[in-house]
Amino acid sequence: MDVHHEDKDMRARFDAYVADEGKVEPKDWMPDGYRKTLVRQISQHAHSEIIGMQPEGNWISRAPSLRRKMILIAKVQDEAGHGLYLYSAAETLGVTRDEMDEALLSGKAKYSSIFNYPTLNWADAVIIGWLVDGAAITNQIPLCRCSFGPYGRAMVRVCKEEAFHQRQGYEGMMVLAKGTPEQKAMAQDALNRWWWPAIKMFGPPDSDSPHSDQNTLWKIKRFSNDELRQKYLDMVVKQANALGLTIPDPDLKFDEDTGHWVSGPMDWDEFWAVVKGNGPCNRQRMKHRQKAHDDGLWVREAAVAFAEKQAKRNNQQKAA
Ligand code: FAQ
Repeated sequence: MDVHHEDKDMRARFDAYVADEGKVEPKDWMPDGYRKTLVRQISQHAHSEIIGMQPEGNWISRAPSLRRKMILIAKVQDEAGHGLYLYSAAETLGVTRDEMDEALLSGKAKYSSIFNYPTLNWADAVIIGWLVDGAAITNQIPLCRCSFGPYGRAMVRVCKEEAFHQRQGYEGMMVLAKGTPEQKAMAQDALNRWWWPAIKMFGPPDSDSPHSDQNTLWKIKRFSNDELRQKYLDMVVKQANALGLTIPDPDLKFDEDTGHWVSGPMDWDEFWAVVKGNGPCNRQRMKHRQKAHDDGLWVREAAVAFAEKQAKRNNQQKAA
């Protein structure tokens, strides 16, 4: 059977299988659209983890204590690991790592908007753990149940690590928020700058989200962008109150009827400008990534040369 041939019966059987919570594995037949949207999402997710190392990585050499430095190094390394699981999951769909790298470096593939904002001081490095990892878990817990097996399984481990990241970020914010007036002011200033970018991480409003309908039917997405944003808002407002910090949204209000917090208007033009490459740090992030890629060329070449040498030796041993 030609596994790439898409016929109507196979498509209908596939759709019924995933609707019934069946898990799809790499060698199973799948519609081209399913493969394509997963390569898009998983590779973009991987790129986000890798580019996402930069804003916090900037603070490793300037962490305020040895304890904070050790935690930050471990966290940034975890993000590299997440990127690698995700690239591996995407490779099972037939795309190569080189192709994914090329798509990122040429600007064809996206990565999360959130990593295009600067970390101006220590509070920014800390708030990433609380707000960005908090948003990442909210989005990724449902992805553990994604219909595509390798992605869902990668997410289980990623979420365990993100939970630790979120807690260390919250603990770091607690120390700042309960510290000296200057430290509390730093924490509030970081929240003022990171709040709106964090809330927009969940993607455009449902009415402007072209991938949502099909990917919900395929059980890649379990909740819509706005549903996840709402869960996050309800969680984070409570946490900000516990910290004694003020969410920088003058229109934020609690709706007694629904039991949910309601956000003020979001500036989606600003979001799309960042996604299109015009955020405060897009160019810097890509320049740094390109340099790391170029500097790593000798490692990739050495690994290929070693693998070739080993294969040759194995063949010679087999022939002898
Ligand atoms: N930034 O139709 P939808 C992390 C694009 S990992 C940039 O709604 P979809 C860990 C979207 O790609 C953070 N672009 O798309 C960490 C699409 O464009 P395309 C990353 C965005 O896929 C913490 C277009 O807009 N997490 O933080 C964004 O159904 C700390 C239309 O959008 C993931 O990637 C955005 N924020 O829903 C690391 C999770 N939002 O592809 C270091 C997996 C949307 O057609 C430090 N991904 N776009 O050119 C997902 O769950 C989904 O892909 C969404 C978007 C929810 C992000």
